[in-house]
Amino acid sequence: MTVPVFAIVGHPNKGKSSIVSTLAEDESVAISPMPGTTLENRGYPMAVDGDVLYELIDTPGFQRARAALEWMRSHAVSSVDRADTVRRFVDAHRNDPRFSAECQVLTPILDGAGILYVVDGSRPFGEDYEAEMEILRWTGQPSLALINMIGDSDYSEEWNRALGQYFRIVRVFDAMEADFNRRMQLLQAFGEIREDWREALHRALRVLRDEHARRRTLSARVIAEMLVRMITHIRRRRVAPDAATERVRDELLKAYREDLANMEPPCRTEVEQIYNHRNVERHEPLVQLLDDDLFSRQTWVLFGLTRQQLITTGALGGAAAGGVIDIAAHGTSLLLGSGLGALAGGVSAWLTSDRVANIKVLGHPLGGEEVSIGPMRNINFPYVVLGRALLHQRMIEERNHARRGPLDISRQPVQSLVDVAARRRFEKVFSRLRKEEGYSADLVASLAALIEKQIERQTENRTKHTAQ
Ligand SMILES: Nc1nc2c(ncn2[C@@H]2O[C@H](COP(=O)(O)OP(=O)(O)OP(=O)(O)O)[C@@H](O)[C@H]2O)c(=O)[nH]1
Ligand SMILES: [Mg+2]
Repeated sequence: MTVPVFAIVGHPNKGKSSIVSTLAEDESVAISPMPGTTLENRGYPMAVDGDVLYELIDTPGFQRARAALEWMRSHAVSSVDRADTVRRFVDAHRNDPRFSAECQVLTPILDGAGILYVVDGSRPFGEDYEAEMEILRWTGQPSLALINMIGDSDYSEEWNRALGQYFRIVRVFDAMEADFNRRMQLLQAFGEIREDWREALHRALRVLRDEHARRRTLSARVIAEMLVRMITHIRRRRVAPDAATERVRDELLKAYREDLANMEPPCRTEVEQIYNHRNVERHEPLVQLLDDDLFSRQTWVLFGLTRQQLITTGALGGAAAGGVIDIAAHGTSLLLGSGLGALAGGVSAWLTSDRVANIKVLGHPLGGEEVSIGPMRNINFPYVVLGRALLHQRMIEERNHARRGPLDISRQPVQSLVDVAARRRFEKVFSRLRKEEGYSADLVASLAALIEKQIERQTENRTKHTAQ
């Protein structure tokens, strides 16, 4: 089966490379606000596991379309040989620097590539474009026009009418914002421009949808493993008989918090890689929320569950019946091993993290003591970690490969990311992880399955939200 090949063509600086980047899921495509960024053709295959589904050829923008068309008109013999006239133009100007962009643009099309003609719908239509469209029509190749909206003004009506005279299919496509479904719709349209590509593009849709599902499964797995590692993490240190246990404990607590905070970034990177995002900047002020120390109060409040929500998970069951004990009021004495007995049943503080982990000071068989911190007993902690991971996963899944800025979550609405019905199921897993009994592969798998459902639910909610 032949792989469909599309040349992305148009005026300079209209988002051609952005569209290539999006549709090929390739962030290495050069995109910039300077016109003339792409000077030479370059092919970008969209492949899944080495299986090339289609190929996109990024091209420079037309530079002298009117002059080129003039040449073609004056050299055309009859309307039957138009493609041939275009070919003769390219042959005659291959080494002519004045028409180097035109030759680049037209070569893959003459070799059989389909045409994706890109315009900026936020700028008015102008006659300059007519020459480009006319030349493309002369090539006789199957084509489709895309209206990309770069700015805020909307001239898409005008463009629709103009493009409709030259292209059978005209679509509005936002190169930067297009999500997975929009891309799939566009690929479907690609299949309509040439009969013998239809099957290949339907297959591409199937493969990409499967891949989309597979990425969610993989991401859920990565998040589950991170959660398990974080909840069950224990730090131990032996203390010499004459050492100041308090100081050791403070140091250990600091190390323990750092251990936990350090477990998030590798998981984020892994999720990004699952989605072919390799250079996402997560350290800008805009992403403060995600970068915030895990233990900041703000993060805790935004991502964790409220006391009422925690009660409904069942984790606070018995305690809730007799009035929830607000551990925060008990102060630092609870940091001591002896105080932790009172926390049986998981009734630990939900606001401050210093009082959340299981801290033990035990006599050591070789003399002295052993201080250990972990597993994480705070019942809100896993929801904070999960909430943050789910938000990041969603943003990465939606992040288009044409987007180059830092991961900006400042505009993201923060909502409870784990639904009520799921909380009890999560709680069952979390409460088992909190016990120092180790855990089974099955437990990790069931946590991953719960997370995957939440990922799906996030999309459903968003789809509903945008449809309203
Ligand atoms: N806001 C917004 N900006 C876009 C969109 N598409 C492209 N841009 C921006 O427009 C500029 C040009 O995009 P490119 O993809 O490099 O355009 P091009 O047509 O390949 O440009 P040349 O290679 O110079 O011909 C870049 O700064 C992009 O970030 C869009 O849909 N929305
Ligand atoms: Mg370009």
